[in-house]
Amino acid sequence: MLRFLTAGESHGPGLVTIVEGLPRGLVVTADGLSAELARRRHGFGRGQRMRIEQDELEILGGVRHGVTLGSPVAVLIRNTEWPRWDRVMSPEPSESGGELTRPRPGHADLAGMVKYDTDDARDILERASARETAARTVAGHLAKTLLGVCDVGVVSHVTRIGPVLSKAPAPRHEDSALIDSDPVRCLDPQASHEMVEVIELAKRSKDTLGGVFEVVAHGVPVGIGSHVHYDRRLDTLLAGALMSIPAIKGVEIGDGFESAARSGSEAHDEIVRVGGAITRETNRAGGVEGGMSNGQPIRVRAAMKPLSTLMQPLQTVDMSTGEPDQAVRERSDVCAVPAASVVGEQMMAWVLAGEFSRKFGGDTAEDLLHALDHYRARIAERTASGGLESGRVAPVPKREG
Ligand code: EPS
Repeated sequence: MLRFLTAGESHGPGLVTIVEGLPRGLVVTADGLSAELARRRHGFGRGQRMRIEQDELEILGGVRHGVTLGSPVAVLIRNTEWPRWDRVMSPEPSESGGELTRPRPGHADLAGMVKYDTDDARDILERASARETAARTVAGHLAKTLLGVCDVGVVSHVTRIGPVLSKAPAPRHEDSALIDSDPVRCLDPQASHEMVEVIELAKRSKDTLGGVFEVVAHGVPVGIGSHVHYDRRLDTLLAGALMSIPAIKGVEIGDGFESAARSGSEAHDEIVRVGGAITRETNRAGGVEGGMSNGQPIRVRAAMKPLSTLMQPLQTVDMSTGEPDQAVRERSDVCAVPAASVVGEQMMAWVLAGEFSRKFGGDTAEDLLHALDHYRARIAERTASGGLESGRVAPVPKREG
């Protein structure tokens, strides 16, 4: 079983990730991890810090000569701005200085201040900050490495920023580099252009914007997840993992909310035989039926609310005086949907890698692959000559409108 834990405050000395349960034999390097972290920093609409911060990382355990040992993997990401924060965030007993007493609507500030009995929102916001997703990216990269040897690829793209919608279909794994090269990680050039414009406009009006991203996994065989218990359903796990990303307020699998408006005859993916293979011509279900993968690409979308740190602050109450005031103004981003889409990949990869480990097990990557190959051969037989699993990477089906 895979598990991970992260620790560290946004402006503390660093973030730590510990991942346990990876098999021996995965190729992991600091350069590979750094490249994944760089993908998350990128994106039009991110603030000044992303231009300063370099995500300096060090592998502290679990990897020897570039290969996982089967022991817990520990990674430290240093905060390169630490010299500027060491007084405010010092772990040593000292004066805090400058308390933040005016909680921001939409952030964890108020609930956290009441819950932890403090007038200083910094004690809360430092950990509620999306900076924590840098540490998750480490876990996600390790999960992707495991999935990579299983020929499973995870890709994401931005489908909406504020009012602007992308018309691009679900991406193929090969589209990854092209998506990463777009300033807002959008595959529709016209929409991308308009997204940049609305972000610029929001910045000028000291406002923020949210949006929607989609994550797609290719190559997942039939039968990952389970129909037998509520907490083992793949949709349960995916929805929970995506919802755990800060500022995510909604998740849908496949056509999700749109399918609620359709009749049954238009909502499902008919099972057809094409050239001896059992397959589907549509993927409205998003690759999940009855809590299990069905061999089609897994498609999940998440809606992100606009960031709650506004340069033109909303009304609040000063918790030290009880008087109405304006919310704290912290340096922040205008739009973080492109970054969140990369984190969405990490969370999807994490869930899938966890289910692969549970189902195929093994102390080494080789053991896991043996069990997976055996399973793939068995299900290929069941789905007839050249059936669903004839290729290791499922074909991309046509998308509706
Ligand atoms: C964040 C505010 C900004 C973002 C930060 C999340 O940080 P700062 O206040 O230091 O400028 O840059 O995101 C990250 C540091 C990151 O790595 O994603 C917030 O308030 O959540």
